[in-house]
Amino acid sequence: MNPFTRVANYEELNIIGTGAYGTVYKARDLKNPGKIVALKKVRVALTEDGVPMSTLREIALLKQLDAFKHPNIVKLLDVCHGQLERERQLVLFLVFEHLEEDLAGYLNRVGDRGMSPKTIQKFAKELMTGVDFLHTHRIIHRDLKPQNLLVSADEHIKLADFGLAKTYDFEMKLTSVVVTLWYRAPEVLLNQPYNSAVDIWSSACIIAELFSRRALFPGSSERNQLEKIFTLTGTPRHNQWPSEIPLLRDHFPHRSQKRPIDLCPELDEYANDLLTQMLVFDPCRRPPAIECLNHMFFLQEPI
Ligand code: 0RS
Repeated sequence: MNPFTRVANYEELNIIGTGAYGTVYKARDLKNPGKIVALKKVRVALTEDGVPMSTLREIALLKQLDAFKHPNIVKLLDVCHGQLERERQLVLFLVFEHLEEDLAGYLNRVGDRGMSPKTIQKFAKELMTGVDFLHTHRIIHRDLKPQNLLVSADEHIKLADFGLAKTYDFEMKLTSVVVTLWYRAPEVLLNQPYNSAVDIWSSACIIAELFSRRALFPGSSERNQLEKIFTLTGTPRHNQWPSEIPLLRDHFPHRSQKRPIDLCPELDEYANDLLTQMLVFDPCRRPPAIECLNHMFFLQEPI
């Protein structure tokens, strides 16, 4: 029943990133000469019963998902635990395949040349295919953004940083890292209950960014993020505004609905139509990932 292998030998080379999730290192696998991995250290608060059930469940699910070897999901190579740190804390090591670049870095690197319509279509399709895979297995990513979409050396997209939501919860409260709001769905910003439709919203923001190489809604605070969103969706009607929240609808300037192509002129007509469907305020009206994949945007031969 122990889901963890013994502590393996990895030599940390440098920090790739730090966030609510803990720290991700580029590391060398000492048992596999020359092999580079992404080593993620997550601190877990122990309960009276030891490792929290939610963490055990999440690790089991990650391992189960990995058995599918999905081409658009980063591979989990190993899970092991470190020494019990001080009291009541366990360090978990999740070992993933390492990819050299994230999508944010890729978009920066291509710079003014931009991406070809064919590459945009391929990346968008791989993103939605990965999202559909997660949703099929009842995982909501919750934080899709160009920083956790990885680009392989042969230019394929892989999703990273998902599946540990309950385990993260603990560490989240301890870190004061700045989290980006730009890809966050309006229901999350309004502290409403949410479902897999939040990932459809984030994916749409990312697809727009593939075309323009700038964020669609670069908000500077939660309130400003909502204002930016309403410039596209229009200010929600009174009956769409959640009751019992401190943020008042009438304190937002009135906006009428626009088309995605009005905010992002680089879009083509098919992309504009797809994003019109994905970027609706009401999460119930956003198409699921599998339906997005059947849109003409993905079926056309791009020029
Ligand atoms: C400037 C802030 C950015 O191989 C990268 C990788 C990278 C990985 C990898 C593999 C599997 C993860 C990473 C992973 C795990 C949380 C994560 C959160 C975000 C991203 C990945 C996560 N700084 C420089 C570019 N950058 C992001 C930080 C890169 C570049 C190459 N290879 N991650 N991140 N899981 N958990």
